[in-house]
Amino acid sequence: MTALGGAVIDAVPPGVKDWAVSLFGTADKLALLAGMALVIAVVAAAAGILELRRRFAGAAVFAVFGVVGLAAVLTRAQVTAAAVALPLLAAGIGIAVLLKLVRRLAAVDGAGQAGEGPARRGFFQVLGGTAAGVVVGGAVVAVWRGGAAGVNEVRRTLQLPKAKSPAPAIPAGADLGLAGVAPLVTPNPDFYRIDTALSVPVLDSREWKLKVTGLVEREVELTFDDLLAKPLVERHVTIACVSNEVGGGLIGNARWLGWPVRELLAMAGPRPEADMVLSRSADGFTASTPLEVLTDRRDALLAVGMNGEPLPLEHGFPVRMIVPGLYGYVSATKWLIELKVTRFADDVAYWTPRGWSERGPIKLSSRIDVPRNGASVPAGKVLVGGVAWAQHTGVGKVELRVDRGNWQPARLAPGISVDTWYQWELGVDLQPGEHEVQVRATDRRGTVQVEERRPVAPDGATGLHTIRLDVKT
Ligand SMILES: Nc1nc2c(c(=O)[nH]1)N[C@H]1C(S)=C(S)[C@@H](COP(=O)(O)O)O[C@H]1N2
Ligand SMILES: [Mo]
Repeated sequence: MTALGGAVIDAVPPGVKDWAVSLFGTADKLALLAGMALVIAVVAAAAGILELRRRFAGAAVFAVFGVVGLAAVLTRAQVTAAAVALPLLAAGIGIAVLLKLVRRLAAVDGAGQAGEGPARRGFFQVLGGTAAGVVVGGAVVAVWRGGAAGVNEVRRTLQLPKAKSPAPAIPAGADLGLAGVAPLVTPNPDFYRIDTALSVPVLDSREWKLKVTGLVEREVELTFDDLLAKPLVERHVTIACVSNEVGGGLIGNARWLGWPVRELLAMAGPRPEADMVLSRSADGFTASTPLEVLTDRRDALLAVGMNGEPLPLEHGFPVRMIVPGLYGYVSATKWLIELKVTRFADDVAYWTPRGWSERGPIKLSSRIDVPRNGASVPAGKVLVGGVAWAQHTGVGKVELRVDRGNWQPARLAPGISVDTWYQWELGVDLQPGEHEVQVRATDRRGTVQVEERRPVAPDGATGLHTIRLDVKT
């Protein structure tokens, strides 16, 4: 079912996926699985009715399901024997149960007696037995999938080395501590999660390997221990999703521990004609990152740590990429296993043929966190606060305007670095009534946030975050 869901995720037109993400947010995966369960239940019921009318017609439906499931498994990047066997086994059991149930039901009909006939009892016995079997089978699969339990233990007991180059101290006053404004550093459990993986890939760090391939002087292979033995650096970096709507929450800031990607690439020696690195995940996802971004002085990292602990499984354990200034879909590959040095002309990443730009620098933007859109506030001075970001350039200025009036400069807190978001606040005087408040940021080069509203596809939304307030007397 996970494989089928994964195939559905890869196959649906981009518009549908955007719609699903916008509708269900980060619960999109749960919604997909629930939707699939519903469809399967309806089809199974239909198969039962079919089988009653015509022998083996319902069984054929189950067989088709098995084949579809198998086909879905074969499209996945990680094909295991168990994954292949499961849909066939499920279809086989489904057919056996169906035939048995229909036979019992026919016996009930044949007996022509309503009530407590033995035939009817038999029907419900088979039904109950099947339900029990499904529960037990589910438990067995859960335990067997408990590879995750072992890896969780490996992760829990992992001692990450200290950074040779620690994260620069957070400047005093960088966190304004304004209630309702996103904390300057996002705690791991609150960090947004976006990926195409229906079940989180479980990689054992003891078996993990990273290969550098493609247009290089020499291919390099790195184990997790090799990586931990390198001089690691720790940096705060804000990452964002290209699907983040203006004012949205698909952005977070964490302290990442890792080894600069440029050091690894230097070991491999990219050929002069290369201009892109295609990073690949264990689950087949790929991202295309300009080579220059990975070799310039910015801290593009092979990250192993997030806010002082090993990467959580859902954020890419054991190793992911973190690249300041680029949207996640073109840079932040989780469950990383390969870096292929190549050319934009020769290779395409996962999202490129699905309607997203092959390159994705994060757009300069800003967000109002308090008050919330639609809030009621008392008249007078209203404290407005939020975050702003201009990765790799730094925020120079944040301004607010009320009801399309003059732009008023907000108080901008010091940032941790140009690669992180900044907090800001401003008290604005508001008279009773309905008011609109807008925010805009300007980066340190003087570039002003784009006011024109544009959708997230193909390369990130633009527009001003706008809230409406109901100001009471
Ligand atoms: N393996 C894998 N890595 C991935 C993705 C994915 O689908 N699969 N999605 C990317 C996208 S679109 C984003 S925005 C970031 C999100 O990282 P996070 O879930 O840790 O916040 O991961 C990136 N890395
Ligand atoms: Mo993303």
